[in-house]
Amino acid sequence: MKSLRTVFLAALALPLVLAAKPLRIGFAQTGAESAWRTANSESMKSEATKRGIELKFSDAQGKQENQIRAVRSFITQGVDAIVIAPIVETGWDPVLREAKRAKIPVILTDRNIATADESLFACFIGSDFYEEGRMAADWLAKHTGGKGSIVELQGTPGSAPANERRKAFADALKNYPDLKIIDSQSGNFERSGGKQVMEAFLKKHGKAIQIVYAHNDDMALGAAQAIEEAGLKPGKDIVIVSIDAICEAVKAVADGRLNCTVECNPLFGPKVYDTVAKILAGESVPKKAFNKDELFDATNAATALPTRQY
Ligand code: GZL
Repeated sequence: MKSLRTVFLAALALPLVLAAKPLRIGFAQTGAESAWRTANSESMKSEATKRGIELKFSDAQGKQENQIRAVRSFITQGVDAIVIAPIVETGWDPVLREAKRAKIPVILTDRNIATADESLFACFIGSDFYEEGRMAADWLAKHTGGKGSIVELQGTPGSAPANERRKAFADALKNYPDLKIIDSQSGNFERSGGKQVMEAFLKKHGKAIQIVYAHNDDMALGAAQAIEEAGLKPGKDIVIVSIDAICEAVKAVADGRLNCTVECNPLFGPKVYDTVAKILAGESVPKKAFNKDELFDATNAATALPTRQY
C-alpha cells in the first residue's frame, strides 16, 4: 500500500502537473496555394513548437467545407482556442455559433469574414487588404503618369483579399480616368493560374496590355513567365504591380522583371499566440489588429532583399 507521504506529495504535485498541461490550439489553414501561405503556415507551426503549444494543424486544400469540418473536429476535441484563416468571407456563422456554445474562443487570422454577429469571433489579426490595393494603385498612377491599359489577375473568388484589393484599386482609379482596367479574371492566387490567365489575356488583347495588377506575387510571377514566353520583357514592355512581397518577388523587382510589390506580412504566429494567451487569461484584445505593410520598387528592393524573411 502506498505510504501516506507518497499520496500527500502526489496530491501536492497535481496542480503543477495540471498547470503544465500544454495549450491545445486548432488551426484551420486555407491550403498551400502560394509562397505566402507556406510562410504563414511555417510561422504558426514553428512558433507553436517554440512555445510548447500542441497545434492541431488542418490544411483545407482550398475548400471551405474542409475548414468547417476541421473547426467542428477541434470543438469535439475540446481545444483551448481555434484559429481560422477563412478562405472566403461568407458561410461561417453556423460553425462559429457551435464554437461559441462550446465556449471555445475563435481568432480569425489573415482573412476576415462577413458576419452580422461579430460576437462570434474574438478578434481578427492580419493585413489591411484595402490599404494594400490603394498603395498599389497609388504607386502605379505615379509610375505611369496616370495613363495605361490594365489587366487584373484576381485572387480566390469570394475571399477577403480578392474582394478588398479589387475594390480599393478600382476606387483609387476613379481619380485617374486614363488608367483603365480592360480585363479582369481570377488566377486563384496560384502561379499556374496567373500564367494561364495572362496567356489568355495576351492572346485576346496583345499589345494593348501595358500594365498587370496581380492580387499576389505568385500570380504576378506566373504572368511574367507568360509575358517572356510571348517574346516580351516583363517589367519593361509591360509594367507589373503586385502584393505580398515574397522574397522571389522582391528579387524580381530588384532585377526589373516586376516593378512593385506591396508587402502583406505572413509571419504573425507570435502575435496570434500572444493574443490567444491574453484571451484565455480574460484580458480584452482589439477586435482588429492590422500588421504593418510597406512597399518595394526599384528604389528599395535590392537593399531590402538581404533582410527579407519569407
Ligand atoms: C493575404 C492572403 C493571400 C495572399 C496570397 O493575407 O490571404 O492569400 O496575398 C495567399 O498569396 O494565397
